[in-house]
Amino acid sequence: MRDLIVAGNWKMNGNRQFIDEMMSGLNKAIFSESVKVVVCPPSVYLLDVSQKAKTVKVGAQNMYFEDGGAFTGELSPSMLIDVGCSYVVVGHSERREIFAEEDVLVAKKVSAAVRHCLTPILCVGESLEHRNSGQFFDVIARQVKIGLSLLNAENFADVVVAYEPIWAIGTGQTASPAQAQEVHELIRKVITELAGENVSERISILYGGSVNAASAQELFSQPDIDGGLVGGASLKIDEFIAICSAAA
Ligand code: G2H
Repeated sequence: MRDLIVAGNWKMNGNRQFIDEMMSGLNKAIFSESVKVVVCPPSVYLLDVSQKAKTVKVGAQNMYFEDGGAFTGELSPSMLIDVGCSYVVVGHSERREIFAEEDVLVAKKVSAAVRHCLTPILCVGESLEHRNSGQFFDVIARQVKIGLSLLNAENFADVVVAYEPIWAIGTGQTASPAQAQEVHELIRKVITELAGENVSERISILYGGSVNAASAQELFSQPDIDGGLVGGASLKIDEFIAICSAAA
């Protein structure tokens, strides 16, 4: 049985007042025991969110792969654990596109997270250009293969994969359930080829890209979609709770 996960990626949004309100709302909400709910605030608020969180888990939006040293502006896996994180988003397309993160760096981060017992949420997804040219399967398969390449196959199940088509991120244009399912099935097939069905059947694959309360239920009911990575809609408490309920 795979974990059902809904993770809210707050991106570079929020302030202390927002966090007080969100955490008070989340702490009052009743979530199904079958769904793991995660929130990923900006890093300066991780400790505050961890201390306030009663039922939800906390994740960081990024980290560096080294344990410590002269890496100005970066955060290590052990620092994230120290402030209460159990998840970390790795290789989000905004990191790949705006901050030029490449597959090999993403793979180092995935491996470092697993080594420190943080669950990496490895993001993959194609651009509109690759979607339209029909090359999207190749792009996604490459991102998955390289992203997992520094792990032993038996550790693949310690990773959560998030499929986030770039053309669906923050655009309001969600991939259709059939489009998303097609790619999730491909991702599971790629992992089966690398590590066998026993492993691939245990990996949670989340969908991300303009998920909202209206689209969540149908997306999450697809056989290979095990929850969502939610951006904009995770900033609205009632909508985020509705999305979490849709995964149950
Ligand atoms: C994709 C997603 C969260 P949004 O980036 O990772 O954001 O739901 O706003 O498209």
